Amino acid sequence: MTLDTLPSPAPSAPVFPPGFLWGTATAAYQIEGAAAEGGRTPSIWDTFSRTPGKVRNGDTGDIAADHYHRFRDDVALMADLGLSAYRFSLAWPRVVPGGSGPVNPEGLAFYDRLVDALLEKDITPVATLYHWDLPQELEDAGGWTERATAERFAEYAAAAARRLGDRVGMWTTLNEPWCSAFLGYGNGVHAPGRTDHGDALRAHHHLMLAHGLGTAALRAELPAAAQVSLVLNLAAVRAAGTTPADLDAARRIDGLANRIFLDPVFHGRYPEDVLADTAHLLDWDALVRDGDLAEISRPLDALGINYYTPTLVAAAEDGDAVRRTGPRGDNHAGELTPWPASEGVRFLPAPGTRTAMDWPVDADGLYEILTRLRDELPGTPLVVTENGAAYDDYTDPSGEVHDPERVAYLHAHLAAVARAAADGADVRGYFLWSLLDNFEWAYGYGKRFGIVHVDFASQRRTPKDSARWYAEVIRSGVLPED
Ligand code: IFM
Repeated sequence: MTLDTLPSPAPSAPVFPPGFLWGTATAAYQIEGAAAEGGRTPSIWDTFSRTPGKVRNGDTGDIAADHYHRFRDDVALMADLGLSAYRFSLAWPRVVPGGSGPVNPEGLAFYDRLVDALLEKDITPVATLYHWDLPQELEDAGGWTERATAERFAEYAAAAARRLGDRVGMWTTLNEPWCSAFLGYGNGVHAPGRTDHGDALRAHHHLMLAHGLGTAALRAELPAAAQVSLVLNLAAVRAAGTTPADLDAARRIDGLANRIFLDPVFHGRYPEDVLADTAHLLDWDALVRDGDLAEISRPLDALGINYYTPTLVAAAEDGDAVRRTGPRGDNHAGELTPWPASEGVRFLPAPGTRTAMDWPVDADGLYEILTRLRDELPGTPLVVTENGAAYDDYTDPSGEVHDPERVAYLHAHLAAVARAAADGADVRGYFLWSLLDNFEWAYGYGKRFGIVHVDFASQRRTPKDSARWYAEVIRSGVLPED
């Protein structure tokens, strides 16, 4: 099944069209473990998680959900759920240890086995090349603030496509470059933990360039029918008030969350207002070389959208110390903001019930993003590449995990997807985050996003009620009544 063969949904089409991709998503560092096996070398997350105070409880991805050893069981679980697709990421330091030089046959062999196991079960593999695990050696050489990192990424992309391209037809270059740039280099809550807003913007441009060079490298290696995409955590930005200052706060954050990605990738330019807002932080003219934007704006086959919660902003008030530190709405007084040039912006808690991440639940935000893209990027197929929620799940005495809040969350968000599709958004699939409980970055193992519970001591997997609910939605192709 490829995106091209899917029918475009008409306003009168059933809720989820036949051929809609039903998936789950994961990422290498969050589930694989086997950090020092098979020739893998450290990534920035191995280093960061070993740095005292950076990850809750001192957790690391050393073992994670041990997927490296248990992938066959995990694929069997996916088959039981009836998934038609699975979105996973490749660990760059497994495929190209150290980030440059020869590829590691043992690293590629792991993904060979995974892909073959998926195909045996008729599950479409969707490969993401970069979900945040930059080889440490590349960070030591300057990381994403250096242009050379983008060039190394393209080499890695080519190597992966050369090996897996005969069986993997759907590829994504980067996952959520906003997080890599702004959390990694802006406020440092993610690896590599650097805190310079100029560096965050330099990292942003080189990530965009990596996407462009990587897209070219993939196209050169892959069959013509292969699909190449980018995954963005676009934000549904709302102004809390209607004063010019509130509206300007929303413009500024929309620029840094959305337009700084969409404009270069789809229109070959950076937004003028963002360039002006941030001009005191870096020399954009020196950073962006002739030809970069043409490279970055190579045509794509789809855009992936990761959505969890909306973003509510207002003009900052005098003495306002509230800064948004997390990627999606968590406020911590006095901490450094990831957002460059956002001194005039205050982040407010959006209304709604909260997940265990303290993220407000608001499915309308997903509808807003999908219909905005319908209007702004006509002709670009959309895929919801991540959506889901963490709750404080536990196995009850009978060994079951009841997670009604997650079912309600998924129901509301799938309804939003269906509504957007009915209103003309060309949505081709939905990938639930996540298949398994996993390493939730700076939160360690304390936050459970899986529809399958993982007991990290025994590695026992227990499908939660939400897994059964999702399987039934996939089987029937319709959402049950509330
Ligand atoms: O766990 C992350 C994932 O790695 C990227 N998107 C958001 C998820 C939940 O925070």
